[in-house]
Amino acid sequence: MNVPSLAELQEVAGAHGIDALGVARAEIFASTLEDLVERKERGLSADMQFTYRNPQRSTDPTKLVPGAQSLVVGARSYLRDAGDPVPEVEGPAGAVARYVWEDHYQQLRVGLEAVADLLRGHGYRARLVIDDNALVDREAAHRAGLGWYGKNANLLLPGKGSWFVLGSVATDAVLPPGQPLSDGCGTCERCLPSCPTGAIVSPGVIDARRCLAWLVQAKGTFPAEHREALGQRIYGCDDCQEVCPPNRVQARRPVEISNAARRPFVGLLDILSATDQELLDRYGVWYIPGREARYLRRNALVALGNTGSDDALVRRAVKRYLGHSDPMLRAHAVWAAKRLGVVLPAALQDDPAVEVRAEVQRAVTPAPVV
Ligand code: B12
Ligand code: SF4
Ligand code: SF4
Repeated sequence: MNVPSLAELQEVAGAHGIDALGVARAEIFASTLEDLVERKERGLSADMQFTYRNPQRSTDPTKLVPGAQSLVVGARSYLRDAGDPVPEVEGPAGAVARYVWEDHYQQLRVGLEAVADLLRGHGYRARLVIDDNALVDREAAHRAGLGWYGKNANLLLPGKGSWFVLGSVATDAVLPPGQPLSDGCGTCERCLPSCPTGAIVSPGVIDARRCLAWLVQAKGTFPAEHREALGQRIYGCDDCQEVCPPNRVQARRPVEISNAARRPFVGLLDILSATDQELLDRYGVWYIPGREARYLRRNALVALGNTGSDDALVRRAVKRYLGHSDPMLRAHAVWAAKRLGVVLPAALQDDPAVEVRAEVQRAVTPAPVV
């Protein structure tokens, strides 16, 4: 069987909107296996599953395809303009992280599928893994020589920055591997103090228990000590990338899809009034724990509490949630009400749920009125 050249693979990838493509040997990611195990032991992985569920598997590309020899790793830029005009929402807006303004994973999937098809056309096996529990994507990209690990843990492409999603094609074709790049951050440390919760505990190491990007996806109560830091975010967090100097040089791509389909902001009031089905239809591509729409509402209540708004519609929405049947949402509504100076009904002192009563007792800093 003849092997397609890297240039041929790159050409196909480029034609499908993939910005960089490289090759790593399909061999065990030994240092990443150690990192996963060690971070799990230190509690830094919180209760995340993903690649932490089975570190042996997620660091062994040979398990992806029988006889796997190579990983063809692709990076697709997701840096886009917010749009002109920025899509409007009614009432206070919740901020959405850039990587989910559009479904970039799907677009990367289409590109890597074309790469996989080329390999299959030459008689090789090829399997895609993108943001999958079965492979640690950044390490694959690092080994393929696509970029370096920033102190904010993101993989940065030279001259282009970190606004990229990553994915791989595992194949039994033997392809020439790239060389891992050395550090490109130099003396810069801007991302370390930029994190609103201090989640970058040392260069390149994230404590998920404090990372807002994880907390918006985690089950249960949103930790009280990080609610103010959430600000008006509803999904994801970009702070440690926004401050990163190499991220300023990458030219923004022109908008490729209509304003209606792009989502830099969402209406917080809208999230609180929509049905479960509507929320899953609209935001189903996000990681929502257990596909339970209540977690979007939980995040919206915290974000609403942080708006400092004295708008009548905002106060009405919070009051409605003070009487919600779900104790978790009642508790977050109590917090939001206190932040916004909405008077709590006396009956909440005797609420049947202990978490609601605890929230009634909690001291909360009022949000500055805007
Ligand atoms: C779990 C997960 C998360 C978790 C934990 C993040 C984390 N840092 O591990 C949470 C939910 C917090 C998260 C957040 C985000 N994520 Co995420 N996430 C993943 C997932 C599913 C697994 C990551 C993983 O296995 N981490 C394991 C640990 C060990 O890896 P690491 O933190 O990268 O650690 C490396 C460095 O520490 C480095 N290292 C070791 N020693 C040292 C020393 C120094 C000095 C340095 C600099 C580095 C260094 O080696 C380690 C690996 O061995 C991947 C998808 C996948 N299947 O791989 C996406 C992925 C990593 N996420 C991605 C994105 C886009 C994000 C967000 C930007 C989204 C957002 N805007 O909210 C944030 C960024 C947060 C951050 N600063 O890292 C992209 C990253 C793309 C890129 N260019 O790097 C990925 C690859 C998804 C994808 N397929 O594109 N994510
Ligand atoms: S994503 Fe946000 S919370 Fe997480 S490490 Fe970066 S700045 Fe901190
Ligand atoms: S802000 Fe500076 S230290 Fe942090 S990832 Fe970017 S270049 Fe590296």
